Amino acid sequence: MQDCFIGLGSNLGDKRKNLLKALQKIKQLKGIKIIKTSKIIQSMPLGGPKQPEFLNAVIKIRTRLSPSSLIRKLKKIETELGRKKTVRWGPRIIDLDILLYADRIIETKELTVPHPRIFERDFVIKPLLEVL
Ligand code: PH2
Ligand code: MG
Ligand code: MG
Repeated sequence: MQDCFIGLGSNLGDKRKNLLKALQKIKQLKGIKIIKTSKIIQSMPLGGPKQPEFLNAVIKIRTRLSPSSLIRKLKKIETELGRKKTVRWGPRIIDLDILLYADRIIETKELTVPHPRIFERDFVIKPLLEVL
């Protein structure tokens, strides 16, 4: 079992509901236990086109899934919640990112861990510190 931190973000539709739905779906995944959930914070959009404010949160999970299996399951949840492909850093119903996965350093086509922009982002750092 490995400890892992996942960032959640939403800035379209009922943002709070989107985050809570994603949490429910993560909870239902086999091989994942949610250990801690941060408060949901509001944040100004960073980068991308002009877009609505975000709600962000971070969870700590314990998992026996590999990083690639985990990210595929998270992507599936994004799709199930109705996420469509748009521009990079554009508005989204739900975004689920692996921030940290144990002490692993991963650079593949599908996944970079630690998430490369953690330390530029208050909306990641603040909730992350809450659940560390
Ligand atoms: N996600 C982005 C780009 N910009 N800004 C905020 N405030 N919150 C986010 O989650 C966010 C962002 C790309 O993933
Ligand atoms: Mg993201
Ligand atoms: Mg993402």
